[in-house]
Amino acid sequence: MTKILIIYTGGTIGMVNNPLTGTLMPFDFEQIKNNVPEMARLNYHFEVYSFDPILDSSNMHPDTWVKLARIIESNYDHFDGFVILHGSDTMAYTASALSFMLENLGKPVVLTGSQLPIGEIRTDAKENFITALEIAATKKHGKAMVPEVCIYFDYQLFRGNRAIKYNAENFEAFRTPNYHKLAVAGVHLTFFKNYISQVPAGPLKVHADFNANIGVLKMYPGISISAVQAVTRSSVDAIILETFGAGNTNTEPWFIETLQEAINAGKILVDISQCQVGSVELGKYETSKMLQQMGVVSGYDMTFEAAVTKLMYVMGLGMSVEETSKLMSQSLRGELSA
Ligand code: ASN
Repeated sequence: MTKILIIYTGGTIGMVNNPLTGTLMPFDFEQIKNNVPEMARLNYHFEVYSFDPILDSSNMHPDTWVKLARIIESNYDHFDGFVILHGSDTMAYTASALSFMLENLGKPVVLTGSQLPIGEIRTDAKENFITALEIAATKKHGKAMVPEVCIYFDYQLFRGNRAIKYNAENFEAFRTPNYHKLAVAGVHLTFFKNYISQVPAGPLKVHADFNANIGVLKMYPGISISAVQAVTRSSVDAIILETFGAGNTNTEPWFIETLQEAINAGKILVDISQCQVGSVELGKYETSKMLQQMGVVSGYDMTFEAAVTKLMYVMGLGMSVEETSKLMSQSLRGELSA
C-alpha cells in the first residue's frame, strides 16, 4: 500500500476563529481530519507528523526548514511521498529552501494549504489537500511521477522554487512566472513530463546549514545614499539587489562607488529583477554594464523567494566568494534558466 507522510505545520487550512480576538489562529490536525472524511476512501496508508506549536507561516524560519528536512530525511525510506500542510504566505520560501536542502530527491514533497479554513463551507482546502495526496502517491513504472519539492494549489502544480504567492484573496494564490506548470488537475491529473525532473541516481543528501546573514536592496527612483549604505555598510555577508527591468540600476557615481565598496569588503551581490516575468541580462543596457564589470552576480530569472533561500543555502556551504558566486548563477535544482 502507498504510504504518505503528512506533515502539518499550520496555516489557514487548519485555522479556526478565535472568539476572544476575532482573528484566525492555527488549530490541531484532528479537526482537519474530521473535515475530510474522504481521506478514508483514498487507499493509502497515512501517518501524520504535527508541529507543536502550529504556525502561521509568517513565523517560519530557517530552523523550521531544517526541522522539515530532517523529518523527511528520517522518514524517507518508509514513505512513498510527503505532503506538507503549510500557510500560503511563506510557502514559496519553504518550498524553495527545501528544494536546495534535499539534494537527489527521488520522492514527491508536495506543499499545500488554502485560502479559507477547512471548516468553512466554501473552503478551497479539501480539494487542495486531497489532490496533493494523490500527486504525492502517483507513480510511473514504480518511480515517483514528481520527484520534486512542489506546490499544489487551486488545480495547479508548480515547481516549488519557481512559484510565488501573488494573490492574497483568490483561490488561485500562486503563479510560476518563468516556468511551465508541472501538472494541472481537472477531470484527469495531467502531468507535463518534459518539465518535471527525473528520479536521480544518487541517494538523498540533506544540507542543513543556512547562513541567513543576508540583506536586500530594492531599487527605486530617488533612493538615497543613506538608504543604500544602510544595507551595503551593514554586517551582512551578501546582498540581493532587486533591480529594474533586465537587471538595471541608476548609474550615479555615488551609487556605483557604494556597491563597489561592498564588493571590495567581500560581500556577494546578486542581481534579480523587480519584474516577475523575464530575466536579468547584465550588460544589455549601459545601466547594468558597470554592475557586470564590478562582479555583481546575475540571478537570471529567479524568483525573490528562490534567490533568498538559495543565497542562504549557498552561503551556508562555506565556499569562497568565487565559488559561491558561480553557484548563485547556475541552476542547482531547476530554479533558474541561464
Ligand atoms: N497567514 C496564513 C499563513 O500563511 C495565510 C494562509 O495560509 N492562507 O499561515
